Amino acid sequence: AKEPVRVLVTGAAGQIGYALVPMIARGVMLGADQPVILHMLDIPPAAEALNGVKMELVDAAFPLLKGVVATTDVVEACTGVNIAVMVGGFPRKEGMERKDVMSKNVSIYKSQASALEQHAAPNCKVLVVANPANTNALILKEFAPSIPAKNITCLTRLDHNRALGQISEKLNVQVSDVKNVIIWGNHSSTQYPDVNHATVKTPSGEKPVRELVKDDAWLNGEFITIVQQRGAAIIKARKLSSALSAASAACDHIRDWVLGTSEGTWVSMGVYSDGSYNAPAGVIYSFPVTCRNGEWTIVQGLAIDELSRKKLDLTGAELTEEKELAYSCLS
Ligand code: NAX
Repeated sequence: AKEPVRVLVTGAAGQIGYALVPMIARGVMLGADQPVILHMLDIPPAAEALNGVKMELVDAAFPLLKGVVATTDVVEACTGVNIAVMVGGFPRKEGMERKDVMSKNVSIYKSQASALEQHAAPNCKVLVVANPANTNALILKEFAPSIPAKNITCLTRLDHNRALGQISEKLNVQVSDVKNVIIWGNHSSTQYPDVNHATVKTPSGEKPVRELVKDDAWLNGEFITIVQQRGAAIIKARKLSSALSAASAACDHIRDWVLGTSEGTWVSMGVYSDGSYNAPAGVIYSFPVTCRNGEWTIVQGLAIDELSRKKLDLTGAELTEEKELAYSCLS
């Protein structure tokens, strides 16, 4: 039998946490043959609710779940973890300045970075979900210098999956037959969902999405806006932000990272930019990646047309600006 993998979920008493922990305990994230030990962290005001989640995990009698640590102590939460999914953060409240929200999250991610660096298992893989996801991940990276930069990522897989979903709805095809969309840049409304290399599996082979949709105006306009604004549309409908889709995307992200992407398929991940595609280097930027042996690689050599170039630059500029704002909160 396999040794259990320790998975940390921060903000585990929140709504994404509530959707995510049962998925992990059922093997959705790491496979149906992989035992897990869940580490759940939240803050003291949520301690009772967190304990309630732990009670439900016990009640669910998940065969793969070999243990649960539910705590408000960051060190206890981080000790020995192999995977860390960072969902906890400070939400933007009505009337709050952007800088104040950034400042709260910078201090959270700075201290959690140190705890992970000192107490997590070697080679721990980190996924930041909490917003501003790219910049929180960057802060985590900066304050955990002994964790390799390639181990620190942020979630843009939800945006990626939303793009797949929209193409599947538009063409009335199975979502599993659509692949290779790309989310470039920031997990924010400046993200660029790009279908220029996306394909659909048809009875007569793989066909480019553009050829099948036959509506460039929609693909270059409404489609992009729908994906960029989908989070707001969910809030409007549910009066709560996306939770089950975010949890599912977090599982997809880690599963593909650990177990690999399938041949000929790439996914989107926010990773530490090396300046590929002339994106700014030194920020966490979402790129198309393939994964193998537990490591991601940015897909190289894709053609970037003029419209795309502008959109890659715009979202990159926003990330550079967020980075500066985050650094200004440190001093
Ligand atoms: P909730 O407010 O329901 O849950 C957040 C939880 O984090 C709360 O239980 C809170 O007590 C806890 N928390 C706060 N500070 C903490 C700290 N210092 N340490 C540990 N826990 C802490 O929010 P939820 O809807 O679950 O969303 C969580 C985060 O995901 C938010 O930042 C949200 O903006 C972000 N999202 C990111 C997405 C992405 O694709 N990257 C999509 C979904 C989501 O909007």
